[in-house]
Parts: sequence; C-alpha cells; structure tokens
Amino acid sequence: MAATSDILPRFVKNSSAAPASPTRQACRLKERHLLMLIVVTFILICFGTIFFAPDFGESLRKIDGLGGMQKRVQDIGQDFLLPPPPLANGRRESPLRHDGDQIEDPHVAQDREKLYHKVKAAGDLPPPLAKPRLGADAAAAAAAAQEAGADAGGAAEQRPAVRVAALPPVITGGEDADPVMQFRRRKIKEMMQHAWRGYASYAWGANEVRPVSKRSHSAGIFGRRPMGATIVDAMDTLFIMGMTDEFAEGRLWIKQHLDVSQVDSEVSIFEMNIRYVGGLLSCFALSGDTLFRDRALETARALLPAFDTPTGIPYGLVVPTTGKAKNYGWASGGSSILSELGTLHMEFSYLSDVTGDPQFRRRVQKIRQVLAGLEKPGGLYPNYLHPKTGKWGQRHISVGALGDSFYEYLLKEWLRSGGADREALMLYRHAIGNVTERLVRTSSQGGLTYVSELLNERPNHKMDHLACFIGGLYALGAAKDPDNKTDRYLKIGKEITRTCHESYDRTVTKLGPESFRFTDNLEAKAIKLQERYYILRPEVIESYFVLWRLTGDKKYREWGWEAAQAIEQFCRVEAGFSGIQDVESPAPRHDDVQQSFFLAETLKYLYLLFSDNSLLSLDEWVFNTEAHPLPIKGVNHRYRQLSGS
Ligand code: DMJ
Repeated sequence: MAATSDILPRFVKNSSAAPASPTRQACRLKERHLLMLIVVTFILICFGTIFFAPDFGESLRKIDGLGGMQKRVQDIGQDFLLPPPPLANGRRESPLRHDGDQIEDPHVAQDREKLYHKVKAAGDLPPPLAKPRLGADAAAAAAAAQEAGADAGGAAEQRPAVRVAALPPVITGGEDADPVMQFRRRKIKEMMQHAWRGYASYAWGANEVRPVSKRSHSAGIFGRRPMGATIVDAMDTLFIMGMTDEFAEGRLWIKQHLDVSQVDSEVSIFEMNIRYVGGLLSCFALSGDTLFRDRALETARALLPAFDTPTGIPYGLVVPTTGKAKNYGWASGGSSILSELGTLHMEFSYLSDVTGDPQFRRRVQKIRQVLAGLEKPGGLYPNYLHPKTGKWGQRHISVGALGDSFYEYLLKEWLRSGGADREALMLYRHAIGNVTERLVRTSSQGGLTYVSELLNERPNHKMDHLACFIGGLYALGAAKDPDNKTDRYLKIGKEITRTCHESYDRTVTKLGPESFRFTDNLEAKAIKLQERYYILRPEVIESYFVLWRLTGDKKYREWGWEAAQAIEQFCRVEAGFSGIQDVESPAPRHDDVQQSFFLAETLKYLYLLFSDNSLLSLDEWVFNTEAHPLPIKGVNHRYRQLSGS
C-alpha cells in the first residue's frame, strides 16, 4: 500500500532506490506551482476579509477615503450585479407593466428598487424630488413654471410631485384639539401609509394586493385586466390625509394607464361606478384637476351600453370593448340587482353637471321613473328586477347584500342635489317608513334593535355586516329631513349602531362577522363558520362616524378606536392589511386580500372620526356608497358645475 502521509499525489512508485528522473523533476516543479497558488489564494482571502468583514474593517474606516470606499462597497456589494433602476427621477416603476401586457416578476422590481435606494443613499444619484409645496408656496411655484413657459402637463409626466404643486392647495386642517384624538388620527394615517406601501411595492397597477403572499389580486368585478382599483379608490383618502407624493404617483398612473374603454372582459357597472366614477369625481371636486373629471366621463361612457334594455333598467355587467352586456347567471332568472341599479344616481347626475353632457342624468332618471311607477309588495322593494319585463324577480327583501345602497342613494341624492330632487326624498320616506314598520325588530333577550330580511314573506332574523350602514343612514335622514319622525329615526339609528357594535364586541377578535343572527338563544352572533369572516369592511365604522358627527356622543369615537386597534392587531401583515377568516379565533388565518375599499372607506371614516367636524363637513359634502365625498349643490364652492349645464 502507498504511504498516506503525502498530501500531494505521487507519480513514481519506487522513489527510494531510483535517482531523480526528468519525470520526477517535472513533478516537483508542478508541486511548487501548486504551493504558490495556495499561498496567493490565502493572501487574497486575508485581503478580502479585511475589506468586507465589519470587525476587521473597523480600524481601516478611520482612514479617510479608504473607509468611505469600503462602506460603499459593503453597501452596494450583494446587489452590484443587478441591472440599474430604469428611472432616475424618484418615481416608482410599476411591477406590473401595461406595455404590451408584459408582467414583470415583482421580486425583480423589488430588488431593483432596493439597489436604487442603496446607490442613491451612497450619493451616486441626484437627490429625490422635493416634497410638493402647498398653499401660497404652490401658487408661486406654479406661476414661476408658467412664466418659464413650462408645459405643466408634459413636464408632470417625469416629475409628478411638481405637478401636484400646480394644483390648488389640499384640504388641510381638521385636527382635533384633543391630543388623544391627534394621536389616533396620526395612527390611522400611518395605517394608510402602510396599506398604500404594501400595494405600491407588490401590486402597483393591479387591482388589489395580496399582502401576505405579496402578489397582485383581482376580483372578477374589475374585469380581467389590471385596472389600478386600489389607486383610484384610495386617491381622495390620500388627498385629505395630505399624502401628496402618493397622490401624485396615483394621478400619474391614472393619466398614463386608466382607460376603461379598452377593457375586453366583463366589468360590474355598479363597482365601476361607485369606485371609479365616484372616486374620480371626488378627486375632481377636491382638487379641481380636470384630468379626474375627464377620466370619470370616459369610464361612465364605457358603461353606457349596459343601459340599452327595453326598460332602461341596466344590466349588471358589460364588456367595454364590445358593449356586450348581461346579468349575473345566479340572479333570479336574469334579473338586475336592486342595490346595483339603484346606486348610480349621485355619480351620474353630478357627472352631467360637471361635463354638460345630459345623457347620464337621463339614464338614471329613467331608472327612477321605472322604480317610482312599480307596485311595491307591502311597500317594500324586492332585490331583483328584470331589465326586459320590468317585473320583480324573487321576493327577497334586505337592507344588507343586494339591497343596501339603493336606500342610501334615495336620501343622499336628495342631499347632493341641494334639496332639488324632491322625488328622491319622497321615495326615501316611503321606503324607510316601510322598512321601519316591517323589518326593524327588537331581540327578545337583550332588546337589541336589528333589521331583519324577508324571503317570500317569511322573516329571516339575520343582519349582514353590509346592513350596518343603515344606522348612520337613519341618523342622517333624521338630521336632514324636516319631517316629524326625527326623534324616532335618530333613536333607531343609534340603536342599530349599538347592535352592530355588539356584533364586534361579542367576538374574540373584537371584529364583526360578515353576518349575524338573532334566535331565542343568541343575539348578534354568527352561527355558521362561513359567516364568521371579516374582510376589512367599513359599514360599522361608517355609522360610528356619521353618528359622532351628528350627536357628538364620544362613545362612537371609542368604538371606532376599538375597531382600529383590532384591525391593527389581527389584520396587519407585512405588506398591508388582510381580511381574516374567523373573527372567533384568537389566531385567525388571513384571507390574503387587501380590499380597495379598506383604503377608500374604512381608513377614511376612521380618519374623519378622529378629525374635527370641519374636515369634509356633512353640511357641504355627501359620501357616495364607497365613501367618496361629492359636493352638495348650491352649498359647496367645490361643486364646479360647468357653466351653462
Ligand atoms: C363597498 O364597496 C361599498 O360600501 C358597497 O356599497 C358595499 N360593499 C363594499 C364595502 O363593504
């Protein structure tokens, strides 16, 4: 057996007897080369260690220049081989690119952004854009730009923050004198920043973000294309919170990418109206920027083919590119849905006023005419109406899912029109009167007030989370409608809101379930597992906000804070906020969706709850069903009606 002590292989077996042969000499030479290689490698490793290991480098850092260089190498090091960021102006590039429908891996975009910020921090790129200036400062900046002959629109493409400076000042103020409320309001703004950041980092341009798995998400209601639903829905919340950089980013996306007419799959008329048309009109009213009005107009135009029915009652779905429209297959023999066909009036009327195009108002007046002329079984409105026959479908009556915002828009359109639409008020009084007489009930044990449903004349003692908006609606009607039921309706509004608070307070997480029931044995509790989820819905908080504004009772602020804390505890995840699957679990699973209405509604109502009453006063603004504020005609100077229309 050959000796095993040698490190290097032997090439000659009997080395002891034989003199050194030429072959042997060549082997020694090779051995020497190999040894030299090892020594050089060792030196290189030592050198690298001194440079890259923080402890070894500590003393070197003291030497000017060398220390700085070492830090830079360390900072950039691992990302050095990634391609450079595409934009040097501080604008975030979309991880989902629309150009040619190319979808870029969000992780690549994330890495690129990380590298960009590192390089920028190392001082190799120009400093980021200055924050937009507001007020007089903004006016001065705009004037200077004009004087220099700058094209505000064109230049804005590259430098969105500058574009905002050219806008009228944001609505500021609204800070409550109470430091506790100031703290809470700041916290809600921080939650908004977190929600926005999660969406912008992982799903920019898509409809929503999956904040756990950090990917984009889209519900069928928006069609199959990325339509920036979260951007459009969040814009007015960003505006009132003074998040001007984010607002500028959103505006740029809307300018460059939002074109509903190009969507070649079915979109929901209702959702496109309340989130897009409503959201854009709200931004127009708040900012005066006509881009928003024009996009609202284009969006509403893309929906119009759905109204071409024998009765004028619109279908629920339309394909904007082809104009093909239809109803949901599951909706009572091809019927349209009450809450959908009845939740267009505010946006369409306002759109006609600010564009001078009367066709939108005409469409919703036609719907109104049909509804006003129909016989209502027991004075109530069933949830299904057939667009061809103009006849009611299945007799399901509810102020929750499928019915809810129809009732809301009767009262609110009267308010929005500055009292001009008296027919809306009459219909509201009639509808709410019958809801009160036939659906409002009191639970047998605890005396909780709730609104039941009717299915083929039989009561169903269940309330949806969605139905909880009606506490606020009762109170709003009581405060604004000078009829003789004010006290009674205000009391009902307060009581229903108390019940909705109970539905939160009686769960493990202190978040309310999707629906809750009233039986002989339980009250305001979900029975089935499928009813126990919470998807960041706003309706309960919405009623807290309205009742706080109208009554000044501090308990609504406390209840809102309880909900905010529960959302923070159970729904906050690394890239935003997620719905949860079971409000009765101490460690609920996340549904991995950050709904766009969380930014549009839930956070907005919380923010307003902890602001003072001057911010979006209920005397000047009325909120659409997605919490987008619309100005009240004849009262609010931001109404911006097109002269002559
Ligand atoms: C929102 O899109 C609107 O509030 C709508 O009226 C009902 N559902 C969601 C929020 O829950």
